[in-house]
Amino acid sequence: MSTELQNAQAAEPAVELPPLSRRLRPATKAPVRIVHLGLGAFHRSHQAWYTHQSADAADWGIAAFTGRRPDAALALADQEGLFTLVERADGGDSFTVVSSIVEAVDGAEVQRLAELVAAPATAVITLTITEAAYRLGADGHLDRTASDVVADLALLASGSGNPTTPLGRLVLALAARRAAGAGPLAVVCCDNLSNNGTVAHNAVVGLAGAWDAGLAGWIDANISFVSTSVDRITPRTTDNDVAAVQAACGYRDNSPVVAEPFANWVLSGEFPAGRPRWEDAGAVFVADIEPYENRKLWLLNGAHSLLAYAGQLRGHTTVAQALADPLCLQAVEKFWDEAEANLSGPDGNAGELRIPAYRAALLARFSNARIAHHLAQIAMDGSTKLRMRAVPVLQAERAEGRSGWAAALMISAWIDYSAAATAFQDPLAAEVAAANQLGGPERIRALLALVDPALAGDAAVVDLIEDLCGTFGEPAVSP
Ligand code: CS2
Repeated sequence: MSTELQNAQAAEPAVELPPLSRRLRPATKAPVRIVHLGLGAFHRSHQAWYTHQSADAADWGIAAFTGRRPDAALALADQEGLFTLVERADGGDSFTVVSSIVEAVDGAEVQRLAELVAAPATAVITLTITEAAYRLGADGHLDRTASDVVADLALLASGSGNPTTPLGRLVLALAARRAAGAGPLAVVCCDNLSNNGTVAHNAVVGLAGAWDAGLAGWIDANISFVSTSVDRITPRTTDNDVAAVQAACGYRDNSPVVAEPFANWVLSGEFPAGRPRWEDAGAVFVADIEPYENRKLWLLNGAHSLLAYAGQLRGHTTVAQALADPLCLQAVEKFWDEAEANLSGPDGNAGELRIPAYRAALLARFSNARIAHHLAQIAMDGSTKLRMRAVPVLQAERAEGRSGWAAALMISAWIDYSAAATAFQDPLAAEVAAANQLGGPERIRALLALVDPALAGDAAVVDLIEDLCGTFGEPAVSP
């Protein structure tokens, strides 16, 4: 089912290599039992890989839908869903053909989504729709005033035309399942949010309820929202990666994915209609996911965001480059100290989280210079990401009577970056731009309020962040 070529030597690519297909690489085409929203590189290096590695992979096919653009679905459909996963270690690459995606579909094909979600065989819906797509307000609930939420609600209410947001599409598809009497299933959120199962529940039920209270009740009674902590560093695929696969594997794959060798998946929740044996590939099922989530969101993702803003302000492009800068490294270590002081493990046993080893492993993973993980990719959607990565640590520090210096430093770097970046991408980009027109503490307070209104009311935090602005300099950044 898979091809492994350890440390393959680059060969001269033949002029006409055969395209990757299920004839070239015979692979069982499993029946669709999983529907995925958010077909991107991370889904393929993570959930698709875990499913492919499961002992019962032949029973579990994935139908994966793209978000805004059809491109990824078109490229994958050309290869009958097959793609090469390049596991890029310090010492070399290894290549695996992953065959669990059996249908790759343009997200705009909402009728196909509804048909598949309504099929009794479908047991699991996985989501990687980005943190920002849950349209959470600063209060943790669906922001019903967001313009695309308003537009989707109008479309749902009119019954004509298809929703355009992943949430709107999912709600419509769940309505189809209810109408078909196809019964319960699990929605598995794989986005980097704390308590992501609850977040997905609140967003889906919030949107459904604003359309049809009966549907919201049915979702509550029938759909299990599973929380997960997902981890695998997966940078964007480049043309060089495509060429490397071609040279090493002897076929043409227009859609390979490059990832680090490390992968981790912790899940918590019920699967009323069954699931693949993901544990065969190392997934772990736990009763209490919060300690694992916090460890990953604060230590890995927190450091990523700090490096993304501080690193770009210092003129760096990739995570490995930023980490090699002593000023950035020192900031990360300080943030980790603060985060660590507030991490408690399962049953209060922080020792079980093995933080020193986790930190050491992160330094090694971030320093893998063969993985060009671009800071600009991580910097996107900061107003949402900081709520999970900086705010909880800052709040916990303040509650202990401490300043929260390093978490505040992360926010100050985001603030400096927001004023310097030429292509600032964020769901609140317009509000950020407006706040940046203000001056002094007013500006800091307005920007902080977009991340966490309560912190914006803490004068000591506002003062501290204002002092910390400029720490990493303010050269022009061009993401
Ligand atoms: C990154 C994550 O882009 C980002 O915000 O922090 O995608 C990170 O690479 C993954 O969570 C690693 O598992």
